[in-house]
Amino acid sequence: MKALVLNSGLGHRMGVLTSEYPKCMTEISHRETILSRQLRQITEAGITEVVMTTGYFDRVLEEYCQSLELPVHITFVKNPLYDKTNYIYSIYRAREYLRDDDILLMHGDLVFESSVFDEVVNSPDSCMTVSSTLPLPEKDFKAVARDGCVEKVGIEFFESAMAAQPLYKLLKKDWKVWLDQICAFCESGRVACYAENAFNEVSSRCAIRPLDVKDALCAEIDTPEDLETVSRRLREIENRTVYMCFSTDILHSGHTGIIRKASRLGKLIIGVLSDEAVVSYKRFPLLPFEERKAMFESLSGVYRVVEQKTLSYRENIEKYRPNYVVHGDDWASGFQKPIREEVLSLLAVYGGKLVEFPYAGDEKYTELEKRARASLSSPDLRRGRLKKAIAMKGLVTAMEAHSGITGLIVENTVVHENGGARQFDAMWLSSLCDSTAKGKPDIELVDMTSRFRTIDDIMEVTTKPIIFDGDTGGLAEHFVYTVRSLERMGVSMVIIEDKTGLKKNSLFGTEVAQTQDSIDHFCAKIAAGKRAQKTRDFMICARIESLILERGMEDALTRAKAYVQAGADAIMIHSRRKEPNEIFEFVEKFRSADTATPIVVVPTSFNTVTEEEFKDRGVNIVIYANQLTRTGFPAMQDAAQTILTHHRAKECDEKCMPIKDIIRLIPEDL
Ligand code: SPV
Ligand code: MG
Repeated sequence: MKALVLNSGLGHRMGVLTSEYPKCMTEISHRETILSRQLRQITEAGITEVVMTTGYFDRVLEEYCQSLELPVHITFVKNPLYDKTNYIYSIYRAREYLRDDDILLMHGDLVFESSVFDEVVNSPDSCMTVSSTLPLPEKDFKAVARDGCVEKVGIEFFESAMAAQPLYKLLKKDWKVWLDQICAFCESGRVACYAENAFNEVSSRCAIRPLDVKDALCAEIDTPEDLETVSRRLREIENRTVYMCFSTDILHSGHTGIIRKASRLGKLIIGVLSDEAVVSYKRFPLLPFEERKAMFESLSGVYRVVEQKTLSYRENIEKYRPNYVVHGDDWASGFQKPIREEVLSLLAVYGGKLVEFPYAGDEKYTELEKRARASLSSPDLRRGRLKKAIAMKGLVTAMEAHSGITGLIVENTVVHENGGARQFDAMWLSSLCDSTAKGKPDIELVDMTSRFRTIDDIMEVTTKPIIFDGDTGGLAEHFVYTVRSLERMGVSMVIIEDKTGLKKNSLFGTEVAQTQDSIDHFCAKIAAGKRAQKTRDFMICARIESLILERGMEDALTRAKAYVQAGADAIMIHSRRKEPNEIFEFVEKFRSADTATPIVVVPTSFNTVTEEEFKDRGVNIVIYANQLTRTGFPAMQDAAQTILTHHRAKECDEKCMPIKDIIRLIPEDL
């Protein structure tokens, strides 16, 4: 596409302002003239060829254009009869440069806001800018449309007309018809009329759509009064603010494209979603908030970058009251729908507008997301994320997984509520559930090789950090090898319990014989494990069984202190009481002496306590230790019984997950 800019005229209504240079060189702000603004907009739209008709002060104009040093090639065509003819003749003089392309035609005294220009440039068909809201001008162009196309343009039409501005996009086929008629006019001596007079005679063969820009700025400057009005409008426009929110840690051309478009609407404020908000609905960000913020700050067109703490835009819309909020058009349905609705109602309070651009880059996004997930699942990145998540959120949740498929359920289950989202932060590799899945009792019978195999199955298909149930940790001499292996695999934390001999599951409590380890012996095991680990990310958590084995609170607290001194990175306190009192008492007393060491709880029995309450009391990790196992297997038993009862599978069907849902759960390629 070529731009055709008409700058031959005298502009005598501007008075002294056009005594030394042509009208298009009139300043409209402290940094732009009408022409420099037009050329900037043209080049920003990617147009590199301009044909400019000149006449009055043609040399001054040419030198000025060159001084702007814009990445655009300008062909100047002088109309030597500029004081006797109208621009129809200027176009005629330039005809040989105008035949081979679509044309963006504009008068050189026209000032338009960028959103108008973008609409014209991106119009799929030929168009002319009109306004259905502005009053009809006395002396300027008006357009009459019929059947969706412009039929007549001129200053004399008032009947069924709309205000019109000489900013056109003309597809080659439509422009050819008009240009041929311009040539016919000029060759028969009709050179003092408007080019639109020629158009009016052939309009039935040119499909030019009226593009209604309503109140947006698109105005010619004919007089000093016009200049005053347009300059004021431009100041208003430049002070408009635009708000967009991003969670991404990888920028692709879809992002930069929408940022470029948004920045044309005004000063662009970008809200970067906090790490916590990103984790809540998507995945762990590859780059922490500060780095994502810096990434956006380095982009041209971005005025300011701020934090958006939640998925809801409320806080920032109320604070910055942007004239526009910009978003892709992909959020009208799905989990973002309530967020969009809230944005609309917040904007309605003060007359802000929501601008939705077509969502771009779906394929690119999927590809990059795949790569991001691959990085997140690498051992080095995965291992450190539990510590980071605790630091970021204060409290993290872990759900048990004992196979690839349960790992995927923990990885991908998201619940959306009130425009927010919740998902598990980590996975718990329970000894109980891993043993159960293998049909074995939870007595350290399933050996480490087999347990590692389970970790591997899960790691292969997920990205979330893993907390490994290390049972007693075995002999200290063996435990050091376990630590090394887990660390190498990318596990974030091992929890070992202070029991010795034949370990039984804690939920049996004192109903079965279980022996608690001595403090010294267990501390030695912790210390050996800490010495063995190679990275700073890996955590060893000491699990205290004093309450399970009814040894009392004092014993639990004494052990906790000793284990931390021996090097434990976290403490897990366990209880099998339904009432949470003893857990609360432990947490309170431990926290009064130690505010830093993370506390882990497994609320299988004391399951009425919410995560929020645990957090308030100073707990850092809540593990849902066995719920997938305990819900999954009864469903299987039920299916087996149903088939046996009915001698066929039909009755079981409604209990079954449709195959297509299984396919959805399991991605074909990682
Ligand atoms: C497990 O899930 O294997 C545990 C937690 O160790 S508990 O079953 O509560 O002892
Ligand atoms: Mg266990």
